[in-house]
Amino acid sequence: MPDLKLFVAPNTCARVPTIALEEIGVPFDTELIRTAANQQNSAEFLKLNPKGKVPTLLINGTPLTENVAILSWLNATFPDAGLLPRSNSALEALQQTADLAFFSATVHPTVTRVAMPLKFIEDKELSFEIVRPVGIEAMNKIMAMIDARLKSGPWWYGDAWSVVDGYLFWVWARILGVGYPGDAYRNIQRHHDLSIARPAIQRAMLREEKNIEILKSEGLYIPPR
Ligand SMILES: N[C@@H](CCC(=O)N[C@@H](CS)C(=O)NCC(=O)O)C(=O)O
Repeated sequence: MPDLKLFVAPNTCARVPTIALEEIGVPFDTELIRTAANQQNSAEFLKLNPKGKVPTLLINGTPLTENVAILSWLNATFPDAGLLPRSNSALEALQQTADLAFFSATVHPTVTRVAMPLKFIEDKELSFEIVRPVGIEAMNKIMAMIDARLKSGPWWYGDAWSVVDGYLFWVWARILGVGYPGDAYRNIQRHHDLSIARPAIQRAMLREEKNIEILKSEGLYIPPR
């Protein structure tokens, strides 16, 4: 069994591999990165991940970064965990990689515009007046597509849960947490309710809540706004 340590921060996309690891059921440690103290850019952390980002997964001491790579490695290493449907050809496997890449490279940057507009324009008023609405408009198109896909089954791949659903679970919670108007997307709401009922997701959220308590006790918790 590999020795696994995942570097995380609450409310971030590190929730997705946390969910994956909980679904697998393999022992793993998490280490909290205090983003309010800019710990992701500390010399020590940059040695592991020069991009200064979570998630970073240490596998027997070797770092692996990027959700697409981490989730694909977990799926390849624990094939019986059902993180992705079994693929019958290289093309099918790459179609699944495309789904993960869609969340990482298209949906996530749109989440950032909706949830963290200050990353793009330092002026607070302008960022909330200009960047967030642009993000919401782009997100509406994405969510309409995903909602239509979920008409034919509760999960991204129909009847079977996959880690792509873990990605969607994080995205939806993150944007609703900052007031994204999601009422129209009933299939995604149902997806969220089904997701939250999964024991592995509850365990992942509990880990995150414990980290939020630590940050609060240190005066380093920045709630979503
Ligand atoms: N492409 C990366 C994105 C990772 C990323 O942007 N992580 C954010 C949290 S969601 C982060 O670490 N932000 C800290 C910062 O930018 O300072 C992935 O999918 O793993």
